[in-house]
Amino acid sequence: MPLIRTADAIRSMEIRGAGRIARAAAAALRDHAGATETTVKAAFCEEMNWAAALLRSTRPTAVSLPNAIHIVMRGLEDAADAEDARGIVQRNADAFIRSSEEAVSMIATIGANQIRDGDVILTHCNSEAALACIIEAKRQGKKIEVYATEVRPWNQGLLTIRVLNQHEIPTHYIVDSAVRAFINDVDIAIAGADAVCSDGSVINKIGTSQIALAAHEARTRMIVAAETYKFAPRTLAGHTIPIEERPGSEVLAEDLASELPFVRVRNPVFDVTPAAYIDAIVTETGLIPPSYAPFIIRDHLGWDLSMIR
Ligand code: RUB
Repeated sequence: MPLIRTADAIRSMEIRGAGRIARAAAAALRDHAGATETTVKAAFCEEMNWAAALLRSTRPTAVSLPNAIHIVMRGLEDAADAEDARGIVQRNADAFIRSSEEAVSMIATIGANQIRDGDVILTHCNSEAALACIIEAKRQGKKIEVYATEVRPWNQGLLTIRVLNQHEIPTHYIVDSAVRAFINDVDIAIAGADAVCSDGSVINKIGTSQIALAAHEARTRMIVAAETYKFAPRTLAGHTIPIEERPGSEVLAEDLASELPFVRVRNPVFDVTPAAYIDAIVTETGLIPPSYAPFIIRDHLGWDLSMIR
């Protein structure tokens, strides 16, 4: 998919989910590098930096996006010439896409170990990484049931129940506000992540923090499935992650809204779950307590921490 088309698809949520966004951006950079014909290294780098900035601007919260771009663009400045630079981008992108797919498989195996035979699982939104754990548990022959939320206003829960149904996993589909009513029937809640901060807090689809609170109150385990490239290096320096707020028309039809001039719709699409409400994070490198997040950033993201601004 060409660069501009990919940027539009991410912005409009035709491509969504932190992992898919990251892979789509990496593929767009790789293809754009191939399509950029200049033989002048400086012009090539300028074009690629423009492309990276365009992709970065599409959605502000999923750290997978800037991290993937950083990984794909790594080493560009050191290239001998434009051809070398092109090869660097293309190899980095292919390696990132491959490793992000392998990470989901590793997470599936590690996460499935947290699910016991007979467990009832609650999941929220549509997370590839969280679903991979559930599907692997089923593949291992565990008898499981799932509660899946609707996920207003985009109804990502519909995608989730289709996948669960395809794998013949018995599923209860519930509205978001029914979580507390059912949490005592649940053994473990599993969510994905758009970002994991250095203090171990997790940013994910709006409603995740309410689920974590309900789970905490009910003494139900809450785990998060997150590839290491979803950890946010800049949070080590105290930066916060912007929470995307999308148009109110996604929640309330414009004709109805126009009849209610004193009503303003708020539509934040992610929220922050404090580390205290998360029992463990499943990464491809293993199961970690949230407090281990800074070590993942230091040891697995390849960032020069002294350069973080
Ligand atoms: C998607 C969402 C997902 C995470 C993790 O939000 O919150 O839980 O991105 O997904 P949106 P994955 O639909 O607004 O993009 O595990 O697939 O990366």
